[in-house]
Amino acid sequence: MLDVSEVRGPLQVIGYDWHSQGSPVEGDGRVIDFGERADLTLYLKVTDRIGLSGAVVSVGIPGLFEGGDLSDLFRGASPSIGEVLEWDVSLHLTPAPTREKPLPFFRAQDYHLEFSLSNALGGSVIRQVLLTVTISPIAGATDSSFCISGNQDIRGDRRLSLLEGMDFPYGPPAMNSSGNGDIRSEITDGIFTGSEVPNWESVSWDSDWGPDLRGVDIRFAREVFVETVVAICPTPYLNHRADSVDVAVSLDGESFEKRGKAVALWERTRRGIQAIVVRDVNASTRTVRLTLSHANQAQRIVLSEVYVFGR
Ligand SMILES: [Ca+2]
Repeated sequence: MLDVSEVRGPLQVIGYDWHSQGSPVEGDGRVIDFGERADLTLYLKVTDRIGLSGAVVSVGIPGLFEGGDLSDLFRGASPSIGEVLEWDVSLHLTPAPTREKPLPFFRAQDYHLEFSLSNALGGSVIRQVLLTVTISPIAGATDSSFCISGNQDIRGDRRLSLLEGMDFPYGPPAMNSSGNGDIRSEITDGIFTGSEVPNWESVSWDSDWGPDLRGVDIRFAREVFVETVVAICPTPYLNHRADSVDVAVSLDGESFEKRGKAVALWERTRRGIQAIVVRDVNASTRTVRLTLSHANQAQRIVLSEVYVFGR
């Protein structure tokens, strides 16, 4: 049972079951990998009169929520005080980076998994922290992993500037009119550098409303060993986005071999920034090719930043 002594509001989470992977830690927390799916059953108790009209329930971590209309949970019935509802919810835990809380590249980071109820009482929002999820380091916690693309928002002692150049196998992207620098610096200058708006600090390709491929070749000054690649893709509008990233490697710059496995993404029905993480690349290479694509009915592919981790 959760401690609800501090919780106000007409609907409280009195307990939950966590069905998915993730190692329990002391207290109520879980340690998970970035992108791992959390399957939860929440037990919601009605503790006061509650208005269903316009009320929304959600669960998630900041920037990433799943939820829906409260009236759907009651399936058309009127809430009665004391009643307990079960709500099954699942979400891929892929927190979005913020200026205050960068992605956990080299060290684990804690996120509060929260329940929230909004508009049940004339526009108010009630939040309740359910548990702490600790996301393991994306780039590896060992001292032998570095950010070899040299992105400016990575700590100096974990950053190696091994970049030699960039090529664009499907044609060069356009710079955002609000951005600074050139294409290469825009892709490696950090997510919030400049205007602090990742949507603007990005490059993008027109994709003609089709499922076309776009991408970038990142050339290194020497042979490198690549472990993980992360692409940061903002969705400023629902038809400006990326839905998948493939990684391929090449020692000669001509023949490429696809490597790695992308973690699952949240479904793309909202705006925001997302990190597309490709793990287990584990290859020696001189060139890393990122190929980006989106589902049909989108118009532009947007890329704010590419991080390559390895040694
Ligand atoms: Ca950028």
